[in-house]
Amino acid sequence: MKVKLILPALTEAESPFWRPIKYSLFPPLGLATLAAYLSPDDEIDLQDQHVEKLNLNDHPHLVIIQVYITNAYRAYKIADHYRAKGSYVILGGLHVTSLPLEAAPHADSIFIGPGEDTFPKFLIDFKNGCPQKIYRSTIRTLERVPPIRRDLIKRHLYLVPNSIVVTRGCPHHCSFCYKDAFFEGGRTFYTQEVDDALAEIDRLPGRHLYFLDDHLLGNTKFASALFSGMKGMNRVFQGAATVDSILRGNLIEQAAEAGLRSLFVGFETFSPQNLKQSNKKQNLEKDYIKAVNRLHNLGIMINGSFVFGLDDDDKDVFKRTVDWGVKHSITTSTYHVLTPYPGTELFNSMERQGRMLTKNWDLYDTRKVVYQTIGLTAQELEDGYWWAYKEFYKWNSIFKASMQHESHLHKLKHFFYAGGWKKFEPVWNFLIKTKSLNNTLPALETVLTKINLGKRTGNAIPDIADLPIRPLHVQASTLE
Ligand code: B12
Ligand code: SF4
Repeated sequence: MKVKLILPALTEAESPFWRPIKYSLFPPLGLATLAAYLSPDDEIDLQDQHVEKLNLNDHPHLVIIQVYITNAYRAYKIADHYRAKGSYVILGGLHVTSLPLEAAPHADSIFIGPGEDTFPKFLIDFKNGCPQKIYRSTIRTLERVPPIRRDLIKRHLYLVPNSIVVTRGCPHHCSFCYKDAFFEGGRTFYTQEVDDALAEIDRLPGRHLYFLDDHLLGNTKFASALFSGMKGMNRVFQGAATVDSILRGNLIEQAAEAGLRSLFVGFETFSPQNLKQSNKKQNLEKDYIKAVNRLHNLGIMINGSFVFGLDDDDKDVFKRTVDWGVKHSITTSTYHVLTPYPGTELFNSMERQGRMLTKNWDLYDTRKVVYQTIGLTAQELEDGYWWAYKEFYKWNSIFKASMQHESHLHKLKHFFYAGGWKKFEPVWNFLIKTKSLNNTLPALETVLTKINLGKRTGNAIPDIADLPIRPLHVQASTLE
């Protein structure tokens, strides 16, 4: 059987003139995960429109399309195109799960929730000639999942080909997060078997890994066993976790010992009122500065995530947030305009209040205001968002933030890492166009090497062999 798997892109990710690096970071892991259930005899073509031109002239028997909110319209068009040609088209992913009725007219079958239980079932039905219209995931486990078909991934087209997920979901319930809607009807947080996760890591070439898990430290027992197994594997890795998990116990030390060098942290807001509105209880009354210092003392760089536009925000929120980030040496910041995604509690509550202004999903890219704001106007919010990015990534701010570190090596790493990400877009564009992005991976690994801190006092002993001597450095942990 001829099978085509497609990850459709955002329009801007397809521009012939400018290819933002963020779309060439990670390969389509979800689709490669699904491909593992296909037969070795199937003829499989996996295409990611973020990094390649789609071939739409083929005639596959089965077309599998992953739908995110910002690629939804494009995904539907591609689906319609293949259905008109007689292919059997199936749609799944986050957006289909949120809005199945919207997706259904464009598909022969739609999938709600994760695919590990439903997709194999569909394949059996399809072979037997009796596929259902809707498949709803209820069994949530990662036990005995077949190895991801990484052979289908065109590694050279990505900066971070070694992306990996070893857990699904998260133990928390923030009202703006996709998580509860996507995992509804079953467990909302579960992990792989530790040995399976270690085996998957072992299969990945090179040193660098990027864990795309929502909360890598979310299950202490699992994470502790994982990090213990990773010790001695000589890996450097990046991931994401919450403020409270950094402050609790000694898991973060174990992570650092296993090779954690940079962490995406959801600070989101400094306002307790905003935290309550977001149901982000785990951040309430937590000492953000203590968490930051703990990471710095371990030589872990920080990508801080911040949301603008929650109801308690005023016009000063942008300056406050940027100043805090610079003062506390946050390496990179990812700012978002608050975006209520359909299916989330935030969206439902905004709907009830009559505050949703548009349902044009193309605008839901966390840069545009799609709801009625309180406390500041939509224009102020969008302007403030762009101002914050510009201000935080000014050379002056990068320099100031870098210089706060006590160790010289940490200062250098911070400076090149933050600068490399936002200041070398033309270089990234060139590397993407010449398909040589993957050649820069050694540079990323260099900048993620360990900072040998003498004592927790911050007395650094820089290891000369570890110095980031190559010119190109990148922040891959930001998604914005
Ligand atoms: C990597 C990533 C990206 C990457 C690339 C995406 C890629 N290559 O897949 C980049 C950097 C481009 C990116 C950008 C953005 N992202 Co993003 N991203 C992620 C992240 C961290 C991981 C995705 C992943 O690989 N998951 C692991 C795999 C195994 O799971 P999966 O992809 O969901 O696939 C499973 C199921 O969904 C299902 N499935 C999927 N498709 C199909 C199809 C069929 C037919 C079937 C049967 C099953 C099925 O089966 C798979 C196995 O269970 C997620 C968070 C998350 N935890 O998912 C956010 C996330 C998807 N991103 C999000 C957002 C908002 C964005 C942006 C719009 C803005 C922003 N500020 O980040 C941009 C624009 C994206 C775009 N092009 O449209 C939101 C999506 C919200 C929504 N409702 O769609 C998420 C959930 C983050 C969040 N917490 O809000 N992102
Ligand atoms: S902590 Fe992060 S992943 Fe977990 S529910 Fe909140 S926003 Fe979602």
